[in-house]
Amino acid sequence: MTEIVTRRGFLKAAGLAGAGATLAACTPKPPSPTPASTAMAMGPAGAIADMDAEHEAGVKIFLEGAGKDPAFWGTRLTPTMDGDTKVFEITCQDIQWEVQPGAPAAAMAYNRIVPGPEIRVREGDPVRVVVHNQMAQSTAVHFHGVIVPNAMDGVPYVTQPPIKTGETFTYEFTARNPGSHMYHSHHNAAEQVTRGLLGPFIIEPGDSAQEPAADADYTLVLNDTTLGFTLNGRSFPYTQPILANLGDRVRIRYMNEGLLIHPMHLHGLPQLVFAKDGWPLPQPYRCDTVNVAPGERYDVIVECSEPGAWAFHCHVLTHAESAHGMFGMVTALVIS
Ligand SMILES: [Cu+2]
Repeated sequence: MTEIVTRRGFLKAAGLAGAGATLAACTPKPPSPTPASTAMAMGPAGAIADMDAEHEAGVKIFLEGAGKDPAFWGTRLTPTMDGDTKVFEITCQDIQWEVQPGAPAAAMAYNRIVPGPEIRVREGDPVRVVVHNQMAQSTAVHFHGVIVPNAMDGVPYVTQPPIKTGETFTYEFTARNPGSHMYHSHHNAAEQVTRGLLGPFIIEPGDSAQEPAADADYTLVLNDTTLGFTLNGRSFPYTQPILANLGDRVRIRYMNEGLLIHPMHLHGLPQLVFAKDGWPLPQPYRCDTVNVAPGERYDVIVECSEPGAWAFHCHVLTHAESAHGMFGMVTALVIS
């Protein structure tokens, strides 16, 4: 597994140890995705100085936060058992969510976190998901990619009535197809999902020999629009890097819950794509940019063979950087 590195260790790994003192002199100020009209108004020389300072300040916040927010990598929901059935309780609520600290936004969440808690079961498990709706809007839950009986598909007026405010609906099925899946709202979804009603639903294969060997397992949920461009509900510089050791094999599960495509580009190392939408590929392939469309999931392995801090970001550059610095869908893979 990856270890939590100290800031000094991170800076060293990032080749930035000498820059630490310089970075420490800056006043941290989160970058904003808005155009740098103020800086530009200062004229070319002033604009460049301010732009560089803002870029540097954002990177400093990211570096100082490295390893300090383990919740970024998700919270697994613990089931209760009813005989052989794994029972998961989900409550939908209107909350305030901070994509970056100090900037709360109106969100909708499962169990008060964005993304919602990870549900992880094993192939063959009987599963029950009890959904309580405490939001002002009605909703429904669709288990995206999971093969379920039709009545459990979660589409209002097609397979069930909407779950109105104050109501509870129970979904029940057997986990049949292993892979990286999702659960999310299927009601007023362009708003509800982009406000946060989404979460990973992972089915591990019954035969664990079917899983590729990996030293660590990370899920990156991509989202956009209502809460901005986010990785796991956070915007750079408040995302977390993947911290790995030289020689590690790191598994990454991409899940796009947004409305836009996000080509996720990793510097320095190839990504071995071995599953699409939870299904193993007949021929895994290597690439450096995995284009994840809305609704898609890709599973990749990265062999951490090159030490350093490797930038890792969406390559639609307006989702990742402005004149105020990097923001949104940016993180790093740091190999010590
Ligand atoms: Cu993007």
